[in-house]
Amino acid sequence: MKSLLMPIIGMPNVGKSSLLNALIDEKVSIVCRKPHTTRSFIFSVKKNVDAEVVFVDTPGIEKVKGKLGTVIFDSMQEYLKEIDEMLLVLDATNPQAEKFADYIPKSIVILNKIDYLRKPKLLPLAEELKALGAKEIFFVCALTGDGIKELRQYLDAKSYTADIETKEGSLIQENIADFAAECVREKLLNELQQEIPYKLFVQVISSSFPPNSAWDISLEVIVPKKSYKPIVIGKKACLIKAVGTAVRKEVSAKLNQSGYLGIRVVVDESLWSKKEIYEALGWKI
Ligand SMILES: Nc1nc2c(ncn2[C@@H]2O[C@H](COP(=O)(O)OP(=O)(O)OP(=O)(O)O)[C@@H](O)[C@H]2O)c(=O)[nH]1
Ligand SMILES: [Mg+2]
Repeated sequence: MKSLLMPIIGMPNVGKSSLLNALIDEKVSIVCRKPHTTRSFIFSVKKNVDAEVVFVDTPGIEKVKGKLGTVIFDSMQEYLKEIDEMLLVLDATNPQAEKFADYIPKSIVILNKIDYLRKPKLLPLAEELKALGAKEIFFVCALTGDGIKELRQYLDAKSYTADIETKEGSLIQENIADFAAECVREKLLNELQQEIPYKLFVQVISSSFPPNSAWDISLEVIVPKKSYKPIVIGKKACLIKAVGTAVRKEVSAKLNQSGYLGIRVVVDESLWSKKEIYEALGWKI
């Protein structure tokens, strides 16, 4: 089996996770209109007959305040130096290509959100990118799937010539409980204002997936301040209940099996000073 490793890199909010979901044709990574949604590497595989593309969704690269932001930014800088090739996603409405000038020659450049632009605007953009050393440029709309088929075909053809070998299952996060935890974070990111959704951590407490019967996942939303807890729970627990219902439906649809989802909200004031939290997200500190 040949394997092609393809990290998906770019500024926050350009549509990296949306692109991954479109390429895989299934939701594997959470998406939000707000920036800084993705916090860890999300691995997902698209298989061909005897080759596969291993996609890695990554957090947006931008210097932001706070320890998690710093850890992610520094780790991503290191990661960029290590990788030989990537899907560099730019927002076609505001490409900021110069920020990635050093990496463009080794990238497959994806101009996303082309639904916002008229066709005549695209050509000068491509010329600009070529001048920066871009060899392959794709215009896509991750929302509608425009241009995704062509990109997939290109990557499929490339995967047959790939020479990286990945050990089966070594990279792939197929853990549905982690996916459920991410979906809880996605809904809270949508519903909560200001810094609260960025300060919480969703932890898997237990999970079971017995064959042909109800699955059961228990999660904990950890907040670093007492005052956040009632906000996350909502009046008469309406917010956390609505989040639970939405995520239960999403997981049930993915597994084609109904199940139970328990969510508890707990306070831990030292949450973000714990090394384990960063490690759980896959970052070394
Ligand atoms: N109009 C339009 N919106 C898009 C497109 N692709 C993504 N979006 C929207 O852009 C927003 C950000 O999308 P994400 O996929 O979460 O972006 P991201 O790059 O993964 O963001 P971070 O994880 O924060 O770095 C969401 O509201 C998406 O629905 C597109 O092609 N067209
Ligand atoms: Mg993302």
